[in-house]
Amino acid sequence: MEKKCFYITTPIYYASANLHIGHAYCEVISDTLARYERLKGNDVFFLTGADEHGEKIAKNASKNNMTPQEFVDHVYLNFQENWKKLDISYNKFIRTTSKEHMEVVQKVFTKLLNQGDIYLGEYKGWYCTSCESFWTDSQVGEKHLCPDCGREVHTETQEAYFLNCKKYVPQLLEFYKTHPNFEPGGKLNEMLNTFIKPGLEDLCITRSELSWGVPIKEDPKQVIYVWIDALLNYISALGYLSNDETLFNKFWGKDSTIVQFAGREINRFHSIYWPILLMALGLRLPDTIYIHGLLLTRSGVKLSKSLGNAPSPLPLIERYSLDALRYYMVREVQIGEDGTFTPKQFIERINNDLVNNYGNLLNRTISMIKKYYDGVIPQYKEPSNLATITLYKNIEETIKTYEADMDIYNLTKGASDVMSLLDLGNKFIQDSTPWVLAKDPNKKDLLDETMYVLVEVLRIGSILLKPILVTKADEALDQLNISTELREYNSIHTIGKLGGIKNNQPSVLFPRLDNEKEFSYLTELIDGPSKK
Ligand code: ME8
Repeated sequence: MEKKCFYITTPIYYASANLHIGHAYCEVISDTLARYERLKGNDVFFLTGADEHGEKIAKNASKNNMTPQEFVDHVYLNFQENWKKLDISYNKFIRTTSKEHMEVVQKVFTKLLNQGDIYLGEYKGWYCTSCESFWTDSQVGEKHLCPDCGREVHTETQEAYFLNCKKYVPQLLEFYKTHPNFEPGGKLNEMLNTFIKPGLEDLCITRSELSWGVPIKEDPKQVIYVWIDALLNYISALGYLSNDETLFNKFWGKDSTIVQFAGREINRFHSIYWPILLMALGLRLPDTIYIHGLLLTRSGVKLSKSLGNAPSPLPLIERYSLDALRYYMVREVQIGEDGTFTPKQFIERINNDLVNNYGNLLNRTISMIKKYYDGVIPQYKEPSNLATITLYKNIEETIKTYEADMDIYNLTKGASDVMSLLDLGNKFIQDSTPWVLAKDPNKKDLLDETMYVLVEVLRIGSILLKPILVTKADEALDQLNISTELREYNSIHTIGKLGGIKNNQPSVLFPRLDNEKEFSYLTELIDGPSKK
């Protein structure tokens, strides 16, 4: 297979507070894609990071008696811990307070200022003198009160720099037209109707009242307003405009496939301003901006840091394993749509798919091979029974459908394709009743092919689940005692090499979750102890 080059990115999350399961969700789906492409042998650069500038961070730092830098250094540890525990396979973690990144932001500003795409203008907004902050109409509400301190705000005008967005609208519209899969979730229309059709405004990209940000060399009283600083991470991380642009040329080059994930609340920045910024810089655009849905509470509210209604992923990993959480996120939340995190769905998804389906198939198969063959997988023979032949066909069809789904980033469907195959494996056991065949010496050949195909279902199913189940898929393959070679992705079309392998002892892959006990644990975790 020809090796392809992939650049996959997540948003860089604000280092204003610790991470929660919403962030973990985006991280897990992006990581799943990165692992899938690597599994297929492709060359992947997977980027994540932290957005470390902005007033909110400066304020949180002062509340904690820290300097902003001390504060973000502290939050950074939480980011590291979360991604380590979720086994996120990023190639680089970028921080916007790094010298390399800040230099790129300054160079980009200078370049765009010199070429006339950035100009000095006037910014008008609601201003709170006490907090020294500008707010938008919706933030101050009808009573025009500062959302932070509650004092009255007034309109104020300040000098600021703007990015000339209007100029690039025709080029942007042409790009959307010629790249219908740019945002595969169908969320571009909303952007067109809300922001572009009414007339896109130029974007204010600096503020003079802010202190914690990248200062502009040409005008030191101004600092870059967070979004331009943040968006540029995607190319500064690859060394754009640095002494060594090797990574940039490779992963932002024309032959690379660029897939960028972002949640729907930041769609505007990723599908409008980011492409405009790239056009102004004369750079190629990403192939895909995947706008994913958000995790909501049962009452339909976004799980968020500021509302304090979002649990950390850490206790969930601790209690249920990282793979249970990863699987839940990929399979239960339909990618591209909002999802609700509820205890009932969580428990059911784990019990139905991982315990009753996958774990059960593994356990039954190994136990029967132990009983009927002393633990040694029987030799492969050309199948003669229609049910066995059909199950082999199901394997081939599953691989095809799985790849087709994963290749268009439908990870939810990819996971369910594999589960359907495992389910067919369990049904096949019910229908072929190996325990009856085992009693009849004339049925020895049939028993052999029956048990053999089940191991192939488990082997191939486990390989396909590897991008999601980063430890348990290999644990299952360990129990079957499959060689390294036959765990590789390119072995999924090679059937018949497992005869003679002695299985290891079976053990429980995913423990069954007790409905009542876990329901009350999860409810307390989400709602707090008082609101059961
Ligand atoms: O917006 N459900 O950072 P942020 C699912 N720094 N995903 C969620 C989520 C939820 N309830 N809450 C957050 C920023 N996310 C900027 C980004 S990028 C150049 C700069 C995920 O900390 C989702 O991917 O608010 C969302 O877009 C991202 O975290 C926003 O994180």
